[in-house]
Amino acid sequence: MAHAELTRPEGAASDWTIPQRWDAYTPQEHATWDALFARQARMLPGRTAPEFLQGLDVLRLSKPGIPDFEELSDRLMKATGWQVVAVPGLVPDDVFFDHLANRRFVAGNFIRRPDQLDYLQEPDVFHDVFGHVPLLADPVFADYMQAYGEGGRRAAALGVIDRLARLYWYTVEFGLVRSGEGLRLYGAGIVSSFTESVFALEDPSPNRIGFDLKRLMRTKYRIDDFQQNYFVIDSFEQLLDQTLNTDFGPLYTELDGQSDIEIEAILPTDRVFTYGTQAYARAKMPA
Ligand code: HBI
Ligand code: FE
Repeated sequence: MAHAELTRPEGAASDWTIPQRWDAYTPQEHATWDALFARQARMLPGRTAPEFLQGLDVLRLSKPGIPDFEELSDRLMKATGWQVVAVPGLVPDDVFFDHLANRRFVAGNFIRRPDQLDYLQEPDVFHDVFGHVPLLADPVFADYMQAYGEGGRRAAALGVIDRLARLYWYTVEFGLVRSGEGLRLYGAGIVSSFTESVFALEDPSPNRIGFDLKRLMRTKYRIDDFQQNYFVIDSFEQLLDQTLNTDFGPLYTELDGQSDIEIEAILPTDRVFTYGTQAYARAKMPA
């Protein structure tokens, strides 16, 4: 995603990090975390990838209150060599990629207001930590995220960030994964959302299509509502292997000559898990 010019706030370091200031959270802010956590914890067993649930456990994320990033980073460092660092909000693409390539995940240090439990636009500490960090305790996913950061730096140099951002969107944020007992959630945008964690898995509206890197990088996406299409990976190994074994330079060149695919389109070559009715999106269209 290309962002309008972001200005580095005063007090942020050149890599945009800031102190988390864990001591400054109010009891009400910790209570907001606890309320969000309790709601998702009820939702996720049987819906989420086992690797995600295991990450919650390894990182002791069920401990009450907003996690202290130092303690969290200690546990994460032992598991996979990743750290969590605080930032004021969205950071420029190059800064974001640089952190990932160095196995640092940037997390907003602020938490949403009690009247924003269901939706807010900027990634806060609940989305970033609850949504993203558990899978960073999984060795394979941890390597995938680093590879994405390295790929991002190369894509930036080639001026093709928008294409690569689709990969992040349809995997890290909104991905589904197969399991022996059906599909499971792993995307951070889904698992941190009370409403989308049901919609993504159970609603008849969206398509659910097998992961195909080239196809995915041609597919548009929406940032303002539930997805109309989810891509399903077979495993995190598949995701990492395809990312490491694809030469993205020639792929970008090849994709240059090809048209974008509409969000809700299904192609004859797609491996379809669910043909969506698109009822949800249609009901919202202007008459
Ligand atoms: N900054 N804090 C933060 N979190 C993100 O997820 C993020 C960002 N900056 C850029 C960005 N994501 C994406 O645009 C890149 O994946 C392309
Ligand atoms: Fe996110």
